[in-house]
Amino acid sequence: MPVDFSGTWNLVSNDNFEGYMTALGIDFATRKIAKMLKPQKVIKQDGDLFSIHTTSTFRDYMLQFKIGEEFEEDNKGLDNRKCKSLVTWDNDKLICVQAGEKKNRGWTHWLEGDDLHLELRCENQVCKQVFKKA
Ligand code: ECB
Repeated sequence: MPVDFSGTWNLVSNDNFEGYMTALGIDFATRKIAKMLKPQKVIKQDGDLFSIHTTSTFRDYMLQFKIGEEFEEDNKGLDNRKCKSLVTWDNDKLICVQAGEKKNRGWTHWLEGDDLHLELRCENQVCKQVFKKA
């Protein structure tokens, strides 16, 4: 029985988001705005089906996927690069590999106590985000 990520989560820390955005080629002005944001995630988990809605005052991003099924991701409103994404379980961690132009791109979600953790990876940069239940 896998863990349940469902719920509404508020960002409380965001380590090296700047490095991650720079690796994605996000321009200076956009990075300055994006760094100030405190995004919220609404996650719905129904068996193998997930939706992760990341919202903020600046931009929103919606992702839907099925575990083990590769899909085309457009990263619209983020870096807008398309990639082939695949999400799988590694024990209680949710791992996404985003294959495309950028090397080593992907993310990992896991729960620690009452907190939701997210590691965002691109090239040699790692951003670490922590969310608390709203
Ligand atoms: C959508 C809120 C953040 C908007 C930032 C706006 C501009 C910066 C452009 C690109 C930066 C790259 C990523 C932004 C960080 C978070 C958005 C979602 C990251 C993600 O892949 O989350 C996964 C795992 O929860 C689900 O899509």
